[in-house]
Amino acid sequence: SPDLEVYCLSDPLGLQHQDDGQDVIAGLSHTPKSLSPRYFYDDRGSELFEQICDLPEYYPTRTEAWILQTYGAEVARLTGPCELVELGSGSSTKTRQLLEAYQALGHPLRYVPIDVSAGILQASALQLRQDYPQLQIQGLVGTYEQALAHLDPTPSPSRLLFFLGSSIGNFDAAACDRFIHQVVTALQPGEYFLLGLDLQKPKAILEAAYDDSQGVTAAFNVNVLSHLNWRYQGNFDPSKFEHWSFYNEAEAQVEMHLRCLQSHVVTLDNLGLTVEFAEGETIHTEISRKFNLSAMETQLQGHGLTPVRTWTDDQGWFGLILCQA
Ligand code: AVJ
Repeated sequence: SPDLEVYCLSDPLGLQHQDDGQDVIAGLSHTPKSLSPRYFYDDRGSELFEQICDLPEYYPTRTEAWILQTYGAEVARLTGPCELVELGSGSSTKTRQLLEAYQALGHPLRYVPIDVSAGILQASALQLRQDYPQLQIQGLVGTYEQALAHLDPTPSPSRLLFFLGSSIGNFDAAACDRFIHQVVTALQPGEYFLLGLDLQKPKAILEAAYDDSQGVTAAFNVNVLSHLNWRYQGNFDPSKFEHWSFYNEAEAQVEMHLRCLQSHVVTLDNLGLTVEFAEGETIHTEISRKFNLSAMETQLQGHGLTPVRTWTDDQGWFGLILCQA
């Protein structure tokens, strides 16, 4: 169907990232070692993330889904008809609330899901096409940077760019600022940006959400090593690492690391890289920042994104900010 297209913005074979693994070389060559959270999301990682979203301890997904279900129609009413562009769309499950709210406005609707995982993007685009036969879908496989640079500058009637799940929490303060700048640059004046944010809350709730009793988050964290083995012909033995996460209250961020259980050497042939690991050494795999809503409104405002409305759940655990360029 011409109303369903999926384009690949990165290497069409999906064999390499834009930076060709230079970030992996840099991250594993420094002390302490680190990896970009982008490497969580091979097809298996995206699948594990979907499982995380259903865990009893992982409140962000269902809380944000409740906000979207409750206020999605209000979002659509505030912006009027828009093309919907989603960064990090994954399975597009929560997005359905928005799709339905915008379809109810009675205009033809175009949805542009963007994700680094081609497998999950293709599968969810096909499913959406079946469930919403009127919807025009143009999926983009690529990174946020690639996708934002690729956005058609003249959408009609307008555009809502959205970034849900508090994925913006993966960026440190400086990267977050650069990201918001890229968003403003990609938008025309009058277009909208909708941002989902996990909010600051007691440590015990946060730590349970990132170290669940079924070990799904642990499997998600360790899977990054299998992904590197596949992508760069490596020989990581995932059983030589364990999941380690905690809430860093001073930084207001959950941190995930992998801790090496015994000293050994790993090679990544496609990168020409040999890495030594000492027992107890860690790889920092993710930060997940927890936000203050009014501080983020101020930051968005500072970039020329004017807050239009903000919503939260009853406990104030998760927030959604609609702003306008
Ligand atoms: C998809 C980045 C929002 O930080 O909560 C879930 C990823 N990591 N459990 C998050 C994640 C561990 C998630 N984001």
